[in-house]
Amino acid sequence: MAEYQNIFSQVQVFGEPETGVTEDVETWKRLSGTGRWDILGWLGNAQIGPVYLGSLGVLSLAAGATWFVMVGMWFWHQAGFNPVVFLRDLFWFSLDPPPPEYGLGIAPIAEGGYWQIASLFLLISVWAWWARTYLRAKALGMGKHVAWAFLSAIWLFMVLGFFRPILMGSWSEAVPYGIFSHLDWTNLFSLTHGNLFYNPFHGLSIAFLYGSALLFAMHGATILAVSRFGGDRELEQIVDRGTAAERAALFWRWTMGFNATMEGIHRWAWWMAVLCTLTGGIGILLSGTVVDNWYVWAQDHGYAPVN
Ligand code: 07D
Ligand code: 07D
Repeated sequence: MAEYQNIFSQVQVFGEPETGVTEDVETWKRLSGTGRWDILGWLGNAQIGPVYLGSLGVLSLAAGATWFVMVGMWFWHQAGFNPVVFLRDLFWFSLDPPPPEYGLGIAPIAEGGYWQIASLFLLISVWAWWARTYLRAKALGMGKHVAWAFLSAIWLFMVLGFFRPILMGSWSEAVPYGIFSHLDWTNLFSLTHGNLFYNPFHGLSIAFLYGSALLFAMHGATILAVSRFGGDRELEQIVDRGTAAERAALFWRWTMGFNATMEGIHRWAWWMAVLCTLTGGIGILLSGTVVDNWYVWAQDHGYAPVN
């Protein structure tokens, strides 16, 4: 039996490009061009653009690109300007923060000063993008939920590279820019502070990370499972009985005894994700500042063996 399949069978509508609402939008800041790509249409909407760049968009992309190229130039230098070595060792190069003797001061360019300048650009890029998410939502009369969720990720980012190094009195505490070097940094952080598994905020962060994956799988699966009834495009749920939405809710009430609401499920998802980096940032900020060794801390609090 030919069934309605959601993926790969979405009708791709041709026509004039959809430019959306324009009240209160400074349309001249949008790139005028739009494109259409069938492959994108299989996954989402086939139309590309018009992208709203604006000054913050330009600032963010320019600063981000500067950070990226600065890191790349450092790697290029580390490769001895040899393209083969550059490609071979790409994942192992690293632009490191200054060593501890420079504290919170400005370091010479080759000893972390370059990392400090690059970091400034990354900081500008991330914050300009944040402001963009806030202001574009405002212009569309939306809530600022995306911006506040992004702020939670930026909180962890700022703790890792800014707040904690300042509290520890040294930029050397910050994260290096490198694929494996930032993993080594993460490993060393855990070892230095006596095993991060005994940091309860790391535990909370993991629970929210796993919870996010589980909840997203459940929500995605539920909606896909009723898309054969048009659940992904349903208006009738507001007034009718026997709708796709009602089946979806019933499924969970039958299997678990409880179901989310159409609005509530998105609040759960939002909080689950936001709490991952929120609790994570707290856990990192406390490490080395308030608690030096989480294993000893756990022994003191009766949940690690004392000898
Ligand atoms: C899928 C959205 C797209 C984003 C992508 C990342 C860059 C970096 C590198 C110029 C889910 C783009 C990457 C712009 C370019 C250079 C040198 C998001 C998606 C595809 N990490 N981390 C990765 C960052 C930290 C950890 C991958 C950033 C902490 C572990 C990628 C930050 C700690 C593992 C990356 C950051 C930590 C990774 C894939 C900032 C503790 C992995 C990321 C700004 C939280 C995984 C080789 C991904 C890996 C991985 C980027 C911070 C731990 C390079 C930008 C310091 C254990 N991290 N990370 O898909 O394969 O995210 O590493 O804070 O196993 Mg990391
Ligand atoms: C990094 C938020 C900042 C990112 C921003 C994005 C760009 C690029 C470009 C789109 C990820 C900026 C983006 C610039 C844009 C493009 C192209 C979010 C970030 C603003 N851990 N651990 C966590 C687990 C161990 C350690 C969190 C598991 C060991 C440290 C998470 C295990 C040791 C830190 C988590 C495990 C250790 C963490 C991260 C298992 C190492 C952190 C959550 C099963 C040996 C971080 C409190 C996150 C944290 C963190 C999971 C083990 C060290 C839940 C599952 C014991 C040092 N760990 N971990 O969302 O918050 O990150 O800890 O073993 O700092 Mg861990």
